[in-house]
Amino acid sequence: MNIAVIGATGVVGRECLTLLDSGLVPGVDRVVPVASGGSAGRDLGAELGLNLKVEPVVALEEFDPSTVDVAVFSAGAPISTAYGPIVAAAGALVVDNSSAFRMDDDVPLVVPQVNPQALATRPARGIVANPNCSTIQLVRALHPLRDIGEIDRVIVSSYQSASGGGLRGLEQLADTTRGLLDGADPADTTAGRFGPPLAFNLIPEIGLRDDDGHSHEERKLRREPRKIMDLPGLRVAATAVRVAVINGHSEAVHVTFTAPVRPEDARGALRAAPDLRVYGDPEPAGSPADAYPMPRFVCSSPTERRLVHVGRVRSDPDDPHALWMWVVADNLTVGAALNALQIVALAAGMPWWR
Ligand code: 2RA
Repeated sequence: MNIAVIGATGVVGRECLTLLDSGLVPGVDRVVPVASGGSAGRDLGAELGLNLKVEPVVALEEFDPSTVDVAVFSAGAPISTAYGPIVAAAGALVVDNSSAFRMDDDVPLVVPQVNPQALATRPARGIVANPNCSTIQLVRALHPLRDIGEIDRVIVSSYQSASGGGLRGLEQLADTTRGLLDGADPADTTAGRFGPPLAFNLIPEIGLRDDDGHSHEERKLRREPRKIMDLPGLRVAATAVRVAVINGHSEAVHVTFTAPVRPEDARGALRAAPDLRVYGDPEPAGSPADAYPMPRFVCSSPTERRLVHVGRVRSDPDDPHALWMWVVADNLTVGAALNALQIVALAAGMPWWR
């Protein structure tokens, strides 16, 4: 398999290369990193300390899509919109990390642990959409709960890290944190990658706001699970908050079922799910790290970064039909690069694969 990583120098692109280096996708022969012209010729294999043979970075304008079987796009919606169909027309399978095609009826939106059947046939346009990072961890925690009852409503508050804003997001958090510690004016509202400064702050808006006051991120959290879980009538209410965390998204999730449910049954269903770690079961004897997941610790371990972490599964004292849970995952790995490459691995095992 010859695979191109479009946007290879970005945080998600680099994560893709690192995961490819780990052998996540079997049978990879060539890896072609593609980026803007300014990065042409860079040796990302050496920069990232990879064992995998990675070709020198190719400028997007010079990239020949006929030379690859798969192209994973992590370069933003404008690039995906402009180049995705061209690369697909050349015969490559496009796996797109942007929001460009996610809600198109003829583009599957796939989380392999949840709706692998969406890839039973080759995508009509040769394009598969990777869901938004906060959606992936949410549906991977919701899907196992369908074994204990029918889900009627989800209320989710997401606490999203700076890495969701890419390299510029990470720089803004670092710069504004360093600035405040060095005595900068805390009242300074100078706009940055996230709008207001993020250091020691929470910003209750991710992406632009609609006329009805909901942000684009909240709209993704509402629409994408319905498509992935094939629950068009699922009621979802979301609040998306940018938090001063380097990496790792967290979500407080309230799930209402059509019939009474028990936390212990939910934990049993979650424990049975692939690549998911359940905390606080039984009630923790040890440190808080045993009782619930936290982004700093989840993202500091190569193995933990590949799992969805669920803790604080508990009942709603006012509603026997409802449960709470706390869901944490690495948004660059689980929420982007890992899911995209798991889609590639799933597609490569399909009868229709070239
Ligand atoms: C964010 N989910 O966290 C968006 C895009 N990665 O900024």
